[in-house]
Amino acid sequence: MAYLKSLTLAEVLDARGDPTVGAYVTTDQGLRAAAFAPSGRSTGRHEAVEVRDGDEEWYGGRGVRRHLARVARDVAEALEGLPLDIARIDEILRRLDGAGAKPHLGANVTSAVSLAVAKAAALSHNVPLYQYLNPLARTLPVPQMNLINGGRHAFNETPIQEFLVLPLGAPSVQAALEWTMRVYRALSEIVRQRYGQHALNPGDEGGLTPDVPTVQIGLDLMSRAVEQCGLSDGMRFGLDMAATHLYEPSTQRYHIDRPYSRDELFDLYAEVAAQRRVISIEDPVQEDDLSGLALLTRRLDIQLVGDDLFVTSPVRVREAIRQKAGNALLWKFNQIGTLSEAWAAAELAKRHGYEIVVSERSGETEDAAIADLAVALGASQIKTGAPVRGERTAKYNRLLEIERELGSQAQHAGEALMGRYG
Ligand code: 2PG
Ligand code: MG
Repeated sequence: MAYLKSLTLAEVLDARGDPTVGAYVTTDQGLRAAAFAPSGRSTGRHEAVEVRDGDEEWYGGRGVRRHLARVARDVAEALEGLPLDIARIDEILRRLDGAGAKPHLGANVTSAVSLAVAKAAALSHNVPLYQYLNPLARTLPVPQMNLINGGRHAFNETPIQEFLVLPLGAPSVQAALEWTMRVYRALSEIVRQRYGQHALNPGDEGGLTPDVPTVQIGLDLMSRAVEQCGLSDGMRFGLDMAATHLYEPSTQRYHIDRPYSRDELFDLYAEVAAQRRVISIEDPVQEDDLSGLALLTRRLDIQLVGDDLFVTSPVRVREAIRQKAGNALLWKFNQIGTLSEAWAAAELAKRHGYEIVVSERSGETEDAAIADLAVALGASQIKTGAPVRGERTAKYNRLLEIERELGSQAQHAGEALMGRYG
C-alpha cells in the first residue's frame, strides 16, 4: 500500500468567494491529490461544524488561515508516513478532534483531508475514485436539478429553497442533462416574460431567481416549461423545503406565504403530490421533528428526504429508521466530516430500503468528487444544482465521463425510481 508522504492545508475559495479548506496530499510514489471542502449555508444544527477564524478581517471574518495555522501541523504530523488507508486515517482524524461534531479541527479540515486521502489512494492504484471505492459500481444516479433558487440561496422573496426537476424517464445521464437544459431554457423565457430580466440572475446553485411566494406558483412555472418541451411523461418534480429555516419555534408555524401549522403543511404536500407530479420532498419538517416526518411518511407515498433531519449521521439515521421516518437520505459527507462515517450512514440507510441522494452544498468548489462518490455508493440520485455555473457543471461533466467509461455496463437508476414513485 502506498504511503502518505506529505499533507498541506491551505485556504482556497468556494463558488461564493468564501474561504474554505484545500488539502494537498503527496504519496511516496510522487503522486499528488487535492480535495476541497464544500460549504453549506442552510446548515442544520446537528451538522459537524466548519471552523473559521472569528477575528479575521478579510472576507468579513470568515477566513480559515489562522485556524489552519493552528491545526495544520498537528494533522500533518499525525498522518504523514501512514499507509493510504481511508478507514484508519479517518479514525485518526476523529480521535485527533476528539468530538463527534469536529469542533476542534473543523469538518472543513477533516472533510478535505479525508477526501484527498481517498483520491490519493485511488491514484496510487491507478483507477478512478468511484472504481477504487467500489469495483462493482455500475449505477448512474438521476440528477435532481435545482431550477428555481430561494431561501438562503438567493436574494429574492422566494421562501422555498429549491424547486427541482427529476428527469426519471431519461435513458442516460447525457439525455437527462439535455432534457433539463431544454427545460431550463424554456423556463428562463417564461420567467423573463413574467418577472423581467433580473429574475434570470442565478442563485447560489445556478437556478433562476423569480419571486415565487408559494409552492404552487413555482411548480406551475416549471410545469409550463416541461410541457412546452414535450417532456411531461419523463419528468417529475421535487422540492427542498429546508423547513428548518421556515419554522418559527415560538408559534410552531412554518412561514411561506402565510403561517402554516404542520397539519396545513401536510395538506399542501398531499395536494402537490396528488396533482402536480411532485415525487420527492426534502426536509418537509424542521430538523428536530422526526416524529412529524414519520407521520408524513405514513401518509404520503412519495420520496421523503432527510437533510438537516439526518445530517448524514449514522446515529440520526438509525433513529430515523427506528421511527420509520422518511425513506431517503440526503448524503453530504461534510455534514459529518469524514468519508468513513458518511459511508456508514449510507450503508445503514440502504440496508433499510432508503434511497441515497448524494448532494452538493450551496458553497461548492470545482472539486467534482461527489460524482464519483455517488456512483461508488450506488446512489439512485445526485443533487448538484442547475446545469449551469462551473462548480455545478463540473459534477455533471464528471458523470458524463463516468457514463462513457462504463459504456454498455452502465445502469441507470431512473427506471426503478419511476416504478416506485412515478
Ligand atoms: C441543502 C443544501 C444543498 P446548503 O439544503 O440541501 O442544496 O444547502 O449547502 O446551503 O446546506
Ligand atoms: Mg436540503
